[in-house]
Amino acid sequence: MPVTPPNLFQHAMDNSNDEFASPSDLAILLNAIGSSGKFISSEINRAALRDFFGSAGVANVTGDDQQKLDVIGDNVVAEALLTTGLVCAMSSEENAGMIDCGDAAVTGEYVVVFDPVDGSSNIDVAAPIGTIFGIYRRLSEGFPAGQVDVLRPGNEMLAAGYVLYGSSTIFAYTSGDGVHFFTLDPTLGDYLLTNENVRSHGSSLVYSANEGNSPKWHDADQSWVAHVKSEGYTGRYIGALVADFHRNLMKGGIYAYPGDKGNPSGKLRLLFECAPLAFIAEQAGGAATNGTARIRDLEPDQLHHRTPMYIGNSKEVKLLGKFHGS
Ligand code: AHM
Ligand code: MG
Repeated sequence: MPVTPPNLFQHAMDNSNDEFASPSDLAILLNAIGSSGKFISSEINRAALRDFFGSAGVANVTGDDQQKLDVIGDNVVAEALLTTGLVCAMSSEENAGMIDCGDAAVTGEYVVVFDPVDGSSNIDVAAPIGTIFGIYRRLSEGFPAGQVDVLRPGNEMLAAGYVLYGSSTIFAYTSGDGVHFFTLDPTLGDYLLTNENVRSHGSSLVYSANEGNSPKWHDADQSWVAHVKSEGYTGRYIGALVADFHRNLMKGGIYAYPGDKGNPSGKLRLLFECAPLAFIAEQAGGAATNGTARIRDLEPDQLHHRTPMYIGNSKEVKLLGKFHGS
């Protein structure tokens, strides 16, 4: 009889460490995010049937047109985390300010940042999207947690991960001891371990960037892309960070979203997108920079702080850095 692989909860129970208040907390938090991922996965699969395509009719705080599933996903992830009673502060890409954590704002031990539905322009065309999250231990004590608990560099994160809604649903996490992948078995309704201690694929001459923006890019990025093209690199761009990142992690390559002359800080959000994926990248042996500095060392100055990001195979990120003088 084949042995059933461990599920997400069991695996996380074995991957806690001293930085957590209780050994079961990591498993409880990941399980909550995993449960919301199952719900989002199911809603995405039936989105056309349930009239969940299209815009919710409002723009989020950074001006992006909110999709109906952005709003649904945001509520689902927040509610799942609230039910744990462990979370004192939450902030997401879809909310201008912090999310109300009720009584747990005083008693909860953890802070969670998340992008519930990343790459949401892909929803209407049934292309991959994802959820991204990062978990910190709280800093403040004895009163409701506040922005001081959230505005922190990624190097203070205890755990991070993503859920990829692709041809299968994958849950990836790190708690600082490697990167682990689980695949959702829809019949069992459980995430089962499929790859443990994932290593970033070696160099494979692939770049992922929205090259349509390249006329606005700074000289360093234009020179870099001209170089990789002259070296015969292949372009792959899905337009959903989780999917592009996951693809490059497994098959090799670099994802780039540079700043440009109109948007010097680029598009991606440090807290909700960049810092969590940078933690995963590094734990898999890869790297993530803004061109000159490590993404995980950047201090957010506001919840929706944006940064250029280059992430993936460490050799490729290093090569990119040379064009930025680092
Ligand atoms: P979103 O969180 O509003 O979906 O924006 C982030 C997404 C990333 O997933 C993706 O890599 C990028 O935006 C694509 O942007 P563009 O359409 O400018 O290429
Ligand atoms: Mg996003």
